[in-house]
Amino acid sequence: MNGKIAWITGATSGFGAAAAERFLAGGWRVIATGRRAERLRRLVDAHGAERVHTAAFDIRDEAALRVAIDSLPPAFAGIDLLINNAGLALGTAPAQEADLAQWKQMIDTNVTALVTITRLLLPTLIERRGAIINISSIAATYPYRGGNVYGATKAFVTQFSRGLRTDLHGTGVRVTAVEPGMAETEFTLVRTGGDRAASDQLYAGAHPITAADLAETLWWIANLPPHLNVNRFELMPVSQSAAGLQVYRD
Ligand code: NDP
Ligand code: 8X3
Repeated sequence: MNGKIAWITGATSGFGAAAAERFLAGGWRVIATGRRAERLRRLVDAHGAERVHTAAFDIRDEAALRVAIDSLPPAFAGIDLLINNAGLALGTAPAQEADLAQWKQMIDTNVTALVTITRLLLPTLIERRGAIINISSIAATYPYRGGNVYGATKAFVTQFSRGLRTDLHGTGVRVTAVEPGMAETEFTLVRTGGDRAASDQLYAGAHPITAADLAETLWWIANLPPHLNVNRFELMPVSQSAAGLQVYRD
């Protein structure tokens, strides 16, 4: 055990759950958060309360977040790494048909909650000369139909990461934006409101990124020598590439 502590948001599924397993396997202790308490409980059952501390709450609820921070057991109080992973896409409708409530939920989760937890944990991270890894997306760079607000939230995440890095100059705190492409997790189930067939169809034959692939990438970034900072890391499956511009003609 190396005694380091990672707070991983969205640790109940996909990238976050795989990252929790990877960092625990590597000897770190993990603070795992998400809304689904039962999944968090299973993590504690598997690894023990000395190695995993969990808190089940909605990351958009600032009061609940503050309670989670204030009630960290002393053994988990010194956070070395914050992985801002909790997030979601909702819907694929073009902007002119999109559901405004879904847009607001994406902004509240992917942007507002992310900056809130970051701001609240910055003093600890600075004290520990720690690191922040923000999970952005290729959607931050490459627009696609129906990606409107989701892509915009991820562009915010990437640019916020650059800004944090600038402000934290000289503190020793490392900041990285990770921008994955197509990855098979519960992401598409959530985006489609639980359409399993649509999710399976999207990933079929595409050999997408797996949650374990991404967890390994996070592990590599977090364990580089402390004088190195990965600023931005874009990762796609070989099967995915950018398409061109479109032209509409009368
Ligand atoms: P999953 O749906 O499998 O996991 C999303 C995680 O976010 C869950 O643990 C979920 O926990 C948590 N979460 C969502 N909303 C909230 C909330 N309001 N409060 C607390 N936790 C929340 O998807 P992924 O693992 O794929 O997604 C993880 C991150 O990766 C997201 O930020 C996503 O945008 C990004 N990403 C995903 C890609 C993909 O293709 N899969 C590619 C690029 C980026 P719970 O529901 O228990 O609250
Ligand atoms: C998830 C990847 O391409 O579905 O961020 O937006 S994509």
